[in-house]
Amino acid sequence: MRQIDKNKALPTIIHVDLDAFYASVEERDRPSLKGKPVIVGGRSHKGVVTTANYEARKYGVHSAMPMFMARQKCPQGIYVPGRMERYQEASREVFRILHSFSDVLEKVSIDEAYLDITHLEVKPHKLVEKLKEKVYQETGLTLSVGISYNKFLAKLASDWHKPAGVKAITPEMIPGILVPLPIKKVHGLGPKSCTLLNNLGLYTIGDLLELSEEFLVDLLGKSGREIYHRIRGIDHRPVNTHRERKSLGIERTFPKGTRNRQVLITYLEDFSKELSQDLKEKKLHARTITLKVKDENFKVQSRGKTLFQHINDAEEIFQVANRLFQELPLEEPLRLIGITASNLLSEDLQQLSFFDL
Ligand code: TTP
Ligand code: MG
Repeated sequence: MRQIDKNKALPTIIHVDLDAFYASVEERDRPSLKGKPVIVGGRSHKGVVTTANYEARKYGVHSAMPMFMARQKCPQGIYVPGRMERYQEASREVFRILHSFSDVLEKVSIDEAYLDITHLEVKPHKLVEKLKEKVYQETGLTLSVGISYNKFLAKLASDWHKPAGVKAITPEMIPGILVPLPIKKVHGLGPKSCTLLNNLGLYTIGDLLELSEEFLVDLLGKSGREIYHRIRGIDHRPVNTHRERKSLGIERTFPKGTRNRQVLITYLEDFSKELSQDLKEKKLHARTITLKVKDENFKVQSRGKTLFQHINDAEEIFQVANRLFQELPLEEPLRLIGITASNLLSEDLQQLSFFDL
């Protein structure tokens, strides 16, 4: 185990998470929604809430709640279907701004990132204020930020004063600040592990601090070791700028099934362009292209093709996707079509292997 070197300055890591992301994009695009409870989610009776804004959360509405339950809790809420492309676009804008602050950036999800700002000669709080202001001015969205010396604590801190809050956790605050927290706050402890621990009478991080490393490993397997260190404020995971992506994909569900090949081909053309742009932005090339369709009876079919070389050009992606599509018998109208690029290779690695030869 690496020890903290007292003479060496600790890193400065920030964790950024947009507030009620999809709902905030809806509010931004339709100012008449401001101040009202907004719930984004599936339209059908069986659908679930994707996210709710903070106004709606006051009524007890939250992500993953069945839609009918949300309607019971908040009948006056404004219910809107999701617009994934719009959220992806907003996310891209935000990430462009984040990148301009530090290129040591790890994208965790559509609305969440870690930035290592150790190398920048600026006070973290100053930088964070500027960053929040710029994101708000340019996108109309607010975010919450955690500042600390490792990823675990930065993520914990970004959740502290949501929405639009900033919280810093410094080494002097450890372990006091952690002791009273419920165990679900420990990144890496999922609902299953929390139930297991609760059943043993363990509810707070303070309770976990009483346990030996061996005991936690026995109980939770390999991750027990990480948890043992995390609850002591120790986490050496670096901000990983080259987070390995396994695949990139785009798909769309239609309100009504269609067998119109021309319409479907137009989708494939659009997807190929989007996918190509996404791959190029991430400096990736793909060797496998997979076409996925779902028909009106919910039957899913997917066909893939692995090429001899890596590609990221829109026309090349479309050629492969279209060939796969032409081979597909269209027995039933389709409700969904999508393409995925996998077997990815980053340009940096391509260069590396070139020099390695
Ligand atoms: P989160 O960051 O978890 O949630 P949020 O941004 O809506 O709210 P918070 O202020 O608490 O951060 O997720 C980001 C987006 O991801 C969210 O707006 C919608 C989507 N999402 C789902 O599609 N399903 C889910 O179960 C969750 C939790 C989020
Ligand atoms: Mg969020």
